[in-house]
Amino acid sequence: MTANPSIDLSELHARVLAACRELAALTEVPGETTRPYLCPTTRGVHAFLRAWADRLGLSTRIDAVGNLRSRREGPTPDSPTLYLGSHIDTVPNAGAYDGILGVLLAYALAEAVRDQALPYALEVLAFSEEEGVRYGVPFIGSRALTGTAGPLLELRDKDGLTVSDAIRAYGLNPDELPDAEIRSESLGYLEFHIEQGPVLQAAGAGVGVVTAIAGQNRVLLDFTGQAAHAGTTPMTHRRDALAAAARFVVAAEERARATPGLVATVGVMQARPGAINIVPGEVHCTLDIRHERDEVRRDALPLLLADAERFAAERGVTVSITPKMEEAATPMDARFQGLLRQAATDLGLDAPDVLSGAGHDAMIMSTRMPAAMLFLRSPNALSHHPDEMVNPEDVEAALRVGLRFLERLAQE
Ligand code: HGY
Ligand code: MN
Ligand code: MN
Ligand code: MN
Repeated sequence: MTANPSIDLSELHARVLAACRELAALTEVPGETTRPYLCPTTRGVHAFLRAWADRLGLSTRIDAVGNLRSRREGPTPDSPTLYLGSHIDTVPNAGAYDGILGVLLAYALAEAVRDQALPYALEVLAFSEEEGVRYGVPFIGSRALTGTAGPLLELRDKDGLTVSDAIRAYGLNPDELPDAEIRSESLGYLEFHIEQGPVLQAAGAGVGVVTAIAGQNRVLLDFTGQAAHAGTTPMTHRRDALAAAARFVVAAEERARATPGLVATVGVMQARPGAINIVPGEVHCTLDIRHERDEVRRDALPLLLADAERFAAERGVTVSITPKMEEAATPMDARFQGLLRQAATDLGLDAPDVLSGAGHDAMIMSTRMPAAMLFLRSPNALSHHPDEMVNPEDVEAALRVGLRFLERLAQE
């Protein structure tokens, strides 16, 4: 099975890149790309992708959490399904490729094999929420497919709206969540994604095979001291929440630097009341830690949190700690990895192994089926940043490897 000869892969990959740029303009904040879960501009992304699916004759539906599902049936009603996809939500002030490139490459693959007989069904998944920005917990989209999104429906965003509220506001019905779960036989899940790091660029490779995805914890910390007059409150009488939090940030950086492979990030730091002449009485901050080995991460977390407690106690400040999520390190399916390597070799391409420091929907999908990821080089190693880049020739290479993967999978 090869790409439909009438399909010009060079034109197809150019169309993918143009679509990335076009969809990057669908944002809640003019001048940057910011598209949180089920925000109004999600509708434009759904419409764009649905139009592509319609042109390919795929059946489409938007499930209870807002995933757009575009499906080509298999030769028989009980044919297993191969899922391809990634996410359409973004972090604030994002680049143009994180998530959406993988969704568009999935549609491009579906187009490339449109007229070819496949021994399996194909379903493109445009996950509605992967980053976890709006509700603090990632993977709401893919969790709906594995039947584990139920407990997330009552999470509240900064405006107090629950996930169910967001679903209803979008015109969907959270009561239909059970219908989103995959219940038929699955062949597996393949996700294309930019690497978002320096490895492939350093290796001089355009694509890479993901061996595993690092485990992660996300924790909220709220330091509570005493707001007070900056001029009249002696240093000996202060309960400065920000001073305690600041010591925590430095200690987290120092501990991560001293632990090979550990990354620790305090990405949010909000001090209140937030005036130049008031000692900060409250600080809300977050901790994100990751490591490829769970035991290293699980050993480090209590030490980091003990640091926070100590720096708070030293200042008469209290700290409340709210674990938000933990995902274990996830190996990618060995067979699918092998098929990706063979596909790259067939095309004379080098596709080094690469560990993913970023979390991906493939972590969740792997709990129900073989899951694999093909990374595309991040030339400047930047992501979660508007300067996020991808090389056009790497997009074409990924398309060719994906096509060859489908061929090899069909021959098995
Ligand atoms: O944060 C991450 O790991 C990814 O961007 N979801
Ligand atoms: Mn991301
Ligand atoms: Mn992503
Ligand atoms: Mn991801």
